[in-house]
Amino acid sequence: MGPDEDRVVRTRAARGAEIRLAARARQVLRQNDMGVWTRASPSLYPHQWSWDSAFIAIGLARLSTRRAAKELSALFEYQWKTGKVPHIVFNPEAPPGSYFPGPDHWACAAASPDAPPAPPYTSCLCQPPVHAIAALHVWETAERNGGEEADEARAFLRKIYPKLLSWHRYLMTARDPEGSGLVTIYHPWESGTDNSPRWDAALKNVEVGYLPPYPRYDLGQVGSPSERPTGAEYDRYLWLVKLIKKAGCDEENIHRSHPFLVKDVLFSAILVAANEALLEIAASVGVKDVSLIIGWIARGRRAIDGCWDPEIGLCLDYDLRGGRPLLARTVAGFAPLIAGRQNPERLGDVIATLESPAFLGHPRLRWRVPPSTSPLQEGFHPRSYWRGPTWPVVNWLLWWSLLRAGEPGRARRLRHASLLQLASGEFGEYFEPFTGEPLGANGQSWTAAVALDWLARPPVEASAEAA
Ligand code: 2M8
Repeated sequence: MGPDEDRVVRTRAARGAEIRLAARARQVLRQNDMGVWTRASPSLYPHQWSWDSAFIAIGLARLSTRRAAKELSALFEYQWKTGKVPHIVFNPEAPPGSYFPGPDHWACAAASPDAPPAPPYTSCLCQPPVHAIAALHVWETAERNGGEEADEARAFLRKIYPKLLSWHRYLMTARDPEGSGLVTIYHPWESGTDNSPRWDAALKNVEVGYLPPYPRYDLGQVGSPSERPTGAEYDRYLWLVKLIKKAGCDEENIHRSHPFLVKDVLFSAILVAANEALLEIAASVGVKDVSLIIGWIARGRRAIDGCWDPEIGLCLDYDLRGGRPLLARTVAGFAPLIAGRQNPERLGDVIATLESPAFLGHPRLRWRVPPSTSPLQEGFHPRSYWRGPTWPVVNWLLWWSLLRAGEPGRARRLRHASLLQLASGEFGEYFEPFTGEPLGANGQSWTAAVALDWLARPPVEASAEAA
């Protein structure tokens, strides 16, 4: 066989593998499909999670833009009066004893005058605002497909725009009363990177009082308890929930008394990118005055820049209670890349850290995808949840940010390595960075969703990336 024929055979084989992987990803999303929303995973997470749903909508848009729009609309049905989008909408049909803390534990949130009518119950926390990015994806995909699909998506965009605006306004005001451009979180669960070493120092100052015994259903659903947060971490999580409930889920009360108040750089950077998406949505639905959103973007971007630590070449979160930055080398530090449109020098610094031995250049990595926590960071653990494993969904966010930053070559390499990691077709929640072993829940929806989006990229974009 000549070199050309050989290349054709290899390309065909690779294409065949991609088709099989896409089929498996579709199967995972189908299995978790609850009609108009999607379970985060079949048994560990049988409810609707906020930022999971946004990523899921990005993947679903590749299958049906109508179904993807429903995913977001279903979540926003439970938006609070304040504009907050709850971090979990509980599935009334989830088997009892499947997830803790479940709807009973959060039922009191329904007593808040700002909560939507229950059931279904919602938590009173929130998660990073990927939703506008997802809504824009749905629209762009539908617009490309044209016809009735585009008309329906335009109607969806018109309906969701004011809801997204109110969600972002909530984050820019109630969650940033100082007008700093950075979002304050009340709980590590709000960051989405629950047990990351980012929170170790701030959590140390939380004194846990009496907690009645509680179940850890999660531990029975993973290969080993080491893959989930520890007992001490969970005690702190539940103690913080107890305090938030005691404060009546009221923002001002929480700001006055809560022991965990942190400015989260990753959350804030996602909000900048989401505000950029909102600006595009506003243009598509014919909104004229967008000065508010433009102001939010500028404020957010300036603030992210101010969190830069030149020593470690990453952005740092800030502990409002402790009055100090939280020193930790984690993927959250790539906030300037995610916020986008940084000056070339800052972009160069971020990429240098990304490619350094602290992340992609670490010699022991199985695939060149970033560990959630740098192996050089104290508290790194290759199997423990957000303390080291790689998360495909984070890789997607970084890949998308690299594309937006005009780094198609790096983006292409990251996508390639991410797909190799998923090649076995096991859509794990996260992966051991040195062995590539899938960990946590199996059949995780957002992992399947980002794989579908990667696999469905049209050839034009793929060749632009290769340029
Ligand atoms: C994880 O968080 C939940 C609590 O919200 C948990 O551990 O029980 C995180 O990975 C979070 O980012 C994710 O949204 C959620 C569902 O996939 O699981």
